[in-house]
Amino acid sequence: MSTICAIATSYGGAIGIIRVSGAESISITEKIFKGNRSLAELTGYEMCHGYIMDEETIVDEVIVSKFVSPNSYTGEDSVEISCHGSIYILNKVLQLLIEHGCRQATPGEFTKRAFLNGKMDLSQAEAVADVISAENKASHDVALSQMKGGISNELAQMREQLIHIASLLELELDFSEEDVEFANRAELQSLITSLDRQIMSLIVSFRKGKAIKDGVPVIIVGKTNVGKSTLLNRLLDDERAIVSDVHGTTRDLIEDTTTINDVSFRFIDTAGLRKTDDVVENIGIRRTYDRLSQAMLVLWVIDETPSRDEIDEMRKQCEGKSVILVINKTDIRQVQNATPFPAVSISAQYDESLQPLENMIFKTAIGETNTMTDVIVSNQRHYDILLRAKESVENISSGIHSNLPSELIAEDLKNTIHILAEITGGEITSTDVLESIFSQFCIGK
Ligand SMILES: Nc1nc2c(ncn2[C@@H]2O[C@H](COP(=O)(O)OP(=O)(O)OP(=O)(O)O)[C@@H](O)[C@H]2O)c(=O)[nH]1
Ligand SMILES: [Mg+2]
Repeated sequence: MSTICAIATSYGGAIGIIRVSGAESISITEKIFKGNRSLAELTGYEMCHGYIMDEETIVDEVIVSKFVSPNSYTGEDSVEISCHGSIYILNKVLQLLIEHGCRQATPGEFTKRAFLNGKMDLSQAEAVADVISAENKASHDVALSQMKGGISNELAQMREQLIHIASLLELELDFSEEDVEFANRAELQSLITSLDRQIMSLIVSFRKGKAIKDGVPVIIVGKTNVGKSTLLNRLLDDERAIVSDVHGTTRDLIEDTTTINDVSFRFIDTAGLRKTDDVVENIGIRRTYDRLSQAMLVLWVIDETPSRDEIDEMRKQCEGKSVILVINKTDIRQVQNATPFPAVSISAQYDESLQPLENMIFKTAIGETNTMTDVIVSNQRHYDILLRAKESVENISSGIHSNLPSELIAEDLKNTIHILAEITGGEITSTDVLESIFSQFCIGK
């Protein structure tokens, strides 16, 4: 593996850091560094003050930190050069490192090496990127829990259960001539059912995980003049959209982001729905419907009881989405909820606080706040793998039900183990199964 280098900080700060990793990282850095000690003399986790030199010319005054394999982020010998944050200096140091034998790192290559060197598993490596891009506390919490092994631990547990079941079945196979049935099929079934439940709860958590990671798109729709733009402005706490009593004031999509309980929500105000001959307004209404299809949550704002047809139309448009009926203008009239959707009554213009609506929005999109500590899947790759794992577990289950021979069930079990291992990037060999047999069972029993 070649020695790689990259600028680790963004431009514009007072200090910039250049990272070097690989077997030659210390010797290459030594060639461009002049300090009161040589880098070779330093122990791991030691720093040294000095200068980066371009032959006889000083490039910058720096601090070099040394990390010795395996005690570094990548697991390799590594160096971090802290210099002043100018673009010129950072690029110059990088260029010098490359001239002396380093290669510019590709995106994520330090973390990839950390994974290859066993410093972390694949799901943890993926979480590193999420931690870096987290914009609020909720997404940071989810990413951090994954980086610390939240999902990996849960998967390790499941894997252990599966290996245990597989080992029971393998024993049955080994002794098949003696007609021994080690594996109690009822016990197998109950183990599989609990596994299925665990996988399902991870699958279900993805909706929440995705919402926390990417933010929740919430579209505000309804007839003209019902107070959609007033509501948008209140939710954003900003006079973002024009409000007037003229029907058809909003013609284009207006959107912005705000946070509720540390989760990002993107609110989208739309052109009011009505029959009109106005060409521009009709384009706006088409955009409302286009955008509706991408939203996760729909706020349907009304100020009078909707007709049967309107309710049916909204149900059709919002199939598979969560809808909250927002009954507005309660300061001038009361409207009963005659729709199948959960409703909240407000006065967007006069209510001092819209807390009840915000709570409902949060609960509908994310669930109860106190469930934040559960393991939450926020990665699409993990989600896709879990769907496959669930299918595979269902195969095992129906195999047991229909009394399939052990070897066929064992195949499905191995398949599930392999599928789940894709999340953490681990490799399962049948040695795992064998080891498990001998460590847990007394053969004479
Ligand atoms: N009394 C009362 N009036 C409200 C309330 N909310 C909004 N309004 C008024 O209703 C009128 C329409 O408000 P908008 O927010 O522009 O309505 P809209 O749904 O965005 O309308 P379009 O953009 O035309 O689709 C304005 O005169 C608002 O001041 C409310 O809670 N109570
Ligand atoms: Mg409007």
